[in-house]
Amino acid sequence: MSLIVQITEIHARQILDSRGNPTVEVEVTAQTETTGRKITARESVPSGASTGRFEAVELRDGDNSYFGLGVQKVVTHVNTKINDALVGKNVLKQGELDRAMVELDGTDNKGNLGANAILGVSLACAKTAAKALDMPLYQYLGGCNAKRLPVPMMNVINGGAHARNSLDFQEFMIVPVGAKTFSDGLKMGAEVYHFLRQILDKEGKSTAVGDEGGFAPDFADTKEAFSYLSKAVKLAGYHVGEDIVYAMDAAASELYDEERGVYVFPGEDGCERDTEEMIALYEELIAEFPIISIEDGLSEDDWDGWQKMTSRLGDKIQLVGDDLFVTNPKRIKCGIDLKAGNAVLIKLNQIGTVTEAMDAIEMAKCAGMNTIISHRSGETEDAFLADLAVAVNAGQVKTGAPARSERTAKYNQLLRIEEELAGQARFN
Ligand code: 2PG
Ligand code: MG
Repeated sequence: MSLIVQITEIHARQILDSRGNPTVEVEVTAQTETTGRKITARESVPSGASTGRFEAVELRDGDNSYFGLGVQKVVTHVNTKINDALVGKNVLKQGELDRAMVELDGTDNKGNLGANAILGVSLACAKTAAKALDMPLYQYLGGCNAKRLPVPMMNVINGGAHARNSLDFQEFMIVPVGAKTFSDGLKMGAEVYHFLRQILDKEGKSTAVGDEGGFAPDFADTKEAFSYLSKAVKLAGYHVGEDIVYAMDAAASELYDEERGVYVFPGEDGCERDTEEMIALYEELIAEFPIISIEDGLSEDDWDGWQKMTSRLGDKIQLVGDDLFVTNPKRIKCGIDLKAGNAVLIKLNQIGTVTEAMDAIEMAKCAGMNTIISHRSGETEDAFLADLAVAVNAGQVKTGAPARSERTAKYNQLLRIEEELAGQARFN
């Protein structure tokens, strides 16, 4: 007979995220049928700034409070409609709960209840279920073979929509591929981060940080930003290209002028590049720097361009679809069929349920695509994604600079998981 842990109450409230904007937090309470023990767990929902056009709908109040960004409607949806639909159900049946919410919403993009309402409940249900079984979340989600600690992609220079500087591309990340363990990799990244601050400081550049904790000074262009990474890596005593390599998120949808079909670089005096020139720029960059991964190198609708880019660069580096795939199995399937991109960024709130995100991961893996579990630029202190990364043996995680609590919450949770897995843990 299978175990029954009945949901007795679902309660949401409005809290603040790392940018000081409202987001939703959900508490799920459930009761074990056999012992009567009550369990409660809570989770909150992150929020993006450079959001993809095809993401599930993040519902906002649009009234006078918080510049229209309040989520009181979402809170009400959770506390009434979703609560009514899920109370009495078994919290251990994640697939059933997620399906019930998708059906209750009734749209393709979760626009009725809000993906932020549905995700908050979905996450909190999974956490409550794990707690009811006295299991670590990564083990509940992934089973007894969940053991691979992800290589961290640490975003130490911020640009684009995440900073007010002259950098048009959004993220410049260091990836400690030479590390033997996750904790070793995190240490390497944190050391480089501190040396980067020292160098910037000495050269009179700003050490103020962007939304994801990376430094955000003005640089002449992309190459100059990467050259600073190399200076910092060397000063930290590591070998560029061996111990530490680089990754980038161009977030090119943000630069794309749809009418004219060109990418506009305001930080380079309005310089414009077409798809061919974008690919040529990436070829130049990967020839000069040890870049192993480029995310959203082209716009979210430029499937032809993505095909071209993948045939030119796909056997050399990882080409990650974020806005392109939006963690949506339908769009990932297109990418697989068209050979557009070779890796999928996984963001829970782009799709809105734990089940669908795990389906997306499975689909990507089956097609031989890499998976990277990712945060959003607006985050909270919750660390669900760290557990998810280990649960699905994703291999890579992207969760900002090794600084600021909403980013380090995820890294610190991975340290705990690594310690708990001990000899079972795998890395790299
Ligand atoms: C991205 C993310 C996270 P945002 O583009 O990959 O780094 O940013 O959450 O603003 O979409
Ligand atoms: Mg991105």
